[in-house]
Amino acid sequence: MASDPAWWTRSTVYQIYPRSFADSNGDGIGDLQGIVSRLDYLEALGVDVLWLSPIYASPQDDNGYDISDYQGIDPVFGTLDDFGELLASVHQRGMKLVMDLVVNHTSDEHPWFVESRSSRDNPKRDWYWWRPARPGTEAGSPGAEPTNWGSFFSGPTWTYDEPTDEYYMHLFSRKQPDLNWENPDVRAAVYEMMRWWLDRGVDGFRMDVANMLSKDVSLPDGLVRPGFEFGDGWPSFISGPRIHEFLAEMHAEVFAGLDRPFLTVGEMPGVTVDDAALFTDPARREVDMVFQFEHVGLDRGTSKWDAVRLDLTRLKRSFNRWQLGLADIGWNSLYWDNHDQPRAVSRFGDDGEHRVRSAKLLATVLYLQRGTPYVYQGDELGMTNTPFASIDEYRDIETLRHYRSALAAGADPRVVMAAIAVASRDNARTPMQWDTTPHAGFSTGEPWIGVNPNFVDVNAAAELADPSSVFQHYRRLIELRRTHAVVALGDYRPLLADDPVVFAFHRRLAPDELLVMANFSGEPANASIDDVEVWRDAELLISNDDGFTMIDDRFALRPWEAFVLRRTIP
Ligand code: TEU
Ligand code: CA
Repeated sequence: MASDPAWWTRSTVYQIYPRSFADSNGDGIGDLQGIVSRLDYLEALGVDVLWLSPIYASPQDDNGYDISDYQGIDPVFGTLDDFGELLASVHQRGMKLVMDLVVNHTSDEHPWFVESRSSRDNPKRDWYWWRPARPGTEAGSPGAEPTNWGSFFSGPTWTYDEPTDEYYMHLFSRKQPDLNWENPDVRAAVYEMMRWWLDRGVDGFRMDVANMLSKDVSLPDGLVRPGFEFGDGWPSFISGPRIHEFLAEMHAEVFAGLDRPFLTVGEMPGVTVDDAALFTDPARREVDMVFQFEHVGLDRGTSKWDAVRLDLTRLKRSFNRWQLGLADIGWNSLYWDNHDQPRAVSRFGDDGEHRVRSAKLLATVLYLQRGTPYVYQGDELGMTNTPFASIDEYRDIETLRHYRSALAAGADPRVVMAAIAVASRDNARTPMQWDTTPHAGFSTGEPWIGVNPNFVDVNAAAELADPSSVFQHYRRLIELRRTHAVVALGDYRPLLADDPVVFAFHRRLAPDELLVMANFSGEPANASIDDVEVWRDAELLISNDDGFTMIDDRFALRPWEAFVLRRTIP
């Protein structure tokens, strides 16, 4: 990294899912005043930046990722004044606040789409993707869609609008029509909206599906894989032909004149290491970092509903590829969880006997890598998945539409429910567990989604009071990134790539070298590394156990043990 390292190389971001964080008015839904009431807690954790999932006016078809007014706060979350108060309090505490930017699509109730849909010659018709039925088909009938692409939320990516006798595109739900970024008026309107929020003092944006803004305008059909009803449209909208041009233009139009620190992170399903190096190369002025999805796809087979056992060597190879791939140019984000992923401790750890140890291990191996860590609300408590008994307890549009389409295709409901229990996004969206009072202290009213019954044991109050808790481990990891430059900027060197249970690597930045080692299993494990002797008297920076054990020339690791050693490079 040529010039002075950017401020966010030493920062940690905390993601808040406002619906599920803290409810201040007892309606069972989290809100802005709820977040204000918990800022002491976030300051105690030591995070530097808060990222808010969408709080804008929205019909909430996809929990706010369907926006009907980009410059309005949804009344369920509060008012612009509440937002102003939150932002001021965050800044007073020396933290920053990043908004969610959802501009690949709007809500179908956004005035732009209402106009666009009203007639074929409406000036905003071309603000979205409208196309006639496939030639030789009857409009409105299955197969008449302009392309054969499948939506992320089951079904086709096109919906027929009878009054204007054309289809509109929506990669997600039919209430999330895609904006046509080919139209410069669309881009100008988005940039103006972003500047409006920056003028109000926000410190940056997390950009939703930021690598889907540019589509292949010839709209070719996609390959239909065996067993799938629809074609794969990804080659036509993942990192499309003009994506770098659009993100560079956005940077120039929105951020170039900004004379204060800001952060941008692009959520990019399907992004490759090479693409990411282009997107995050500071010289190209596109985004500061990206969210890539490789590691969160390694326990899935043909779809996210097809769970497979994680092979640790594949996980390590993926991390190694991203760490080494962006070593010289670009920058990584580091995350296990967000509002779209099931809880990591249930998925990659052990949410039973070894919940605390494995939760600490997962944070240790991730946050000691090179990149900016993202803590998703509840990670710092070791919150786990919540398998609901009935489909009626689920709320997520992706989950509910999958359930319906799987059953329509003849699947066994018990099999589908089992898959949903493992992979549903609702696992991440259960209320934050603050204490042992009713509804885990999240709300005095009936929460919009069920609370994980393990809140009696797993909650912030208990974690804050326990010096050996997951919370305290997270707090120390976050602090390490500030106190030790090697953690933020050190070179990454993988070790033991083929070991099936031990994850180990070095970080190196004179005068420090670190050894990070973790046993990803419930059984004891041994690990031998070349220069083992130099670590025998090393400083223990952090561990989820009481220190480390060396027997002869190897490390003896207890189940789910993880530690970080530091030595001074001669
Ligand atoms: O997610 C994009 C995305 O890729 C996810 O849909 C992901 O594939 C899926 O959830 C994994 O199961 C973003 C937001 O994070 C998500 O919450 C929204 O639903 C989606 O975009 C549409 O805005
Ligand atoms: Ca509320």
